[in-house]
Amino acid sequence: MIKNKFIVIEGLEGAGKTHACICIKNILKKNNIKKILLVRQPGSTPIAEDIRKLIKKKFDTDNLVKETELLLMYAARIQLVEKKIKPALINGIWVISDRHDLSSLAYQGGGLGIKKKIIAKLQSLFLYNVIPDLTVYMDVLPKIGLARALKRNSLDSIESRSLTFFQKTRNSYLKNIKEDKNIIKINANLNMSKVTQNITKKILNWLKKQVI
Ligand code: T5A
Repeated sequence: MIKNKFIVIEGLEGAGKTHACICIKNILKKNNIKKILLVRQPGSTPIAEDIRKLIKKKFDTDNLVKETELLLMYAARIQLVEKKIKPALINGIWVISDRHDLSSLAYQGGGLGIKKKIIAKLQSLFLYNVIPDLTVYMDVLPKIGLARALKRNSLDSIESRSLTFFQKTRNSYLKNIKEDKNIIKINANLNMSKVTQNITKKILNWLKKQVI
């Protein structure tokens, strides 16, 4: 038997996080884990979805100040954590989240230059009792990820930022994942079937270690 877990998928745009979420959900189901909640950040509650629209919108005469952006990300996250993630975890449901607070450290910290200690403060105030059991980091080169995102639809306000922004964001991811033991890193530059194979192998290995 395995106690329910909180799994987070992270990475740049076009890294294949959506695909990874579905893949992991299917692996869990095949392993007899039936109660699974899949969420995305920012989003997955009515208020958090409205915040998501605001963050992604391109304004002609205004743009989000970096601190406003950070706080909006956190507002959406707290809404989701309190309304859905915590209740699910308490009720024995597995949670898979497409992004969590590592995204804020990477995008608003690494990309926009907000000090890590400010983000860590928010984390310790609001997320101290909701720590992922596993983070799957989908590592993609910014050029490759953005090209994939662009193929799908037009770029939103964050996706339209410079390549330098995404390079800094990726560097921050790479630095921060070194500090976390509960990380699986996937080379997301490879083709879809290779990526799926690697996720499957690594998640099955991790699952074996969780049996109590
Ligand atoms: N954000 C979010 C912050 O700045 N701070 C925060 O704290 C949080 C939580 C969210 C935005 O908000 C930012 C980051 C984002 O800019 P979003 O639309 O949810 O906006 O953005 P993403 O989460 O990046 O979603 P994407 O859909 O762009 O990326 P995915 O989910 O990683 O990619 P996916 O699976 O949808 O794939 C994209 C395309 O690439 C193809 C897929 O088929 C699809 O067409 N693809 C591949 N093609 C070839 N080979 C592969 N290996 C492929 N993998 C995927």
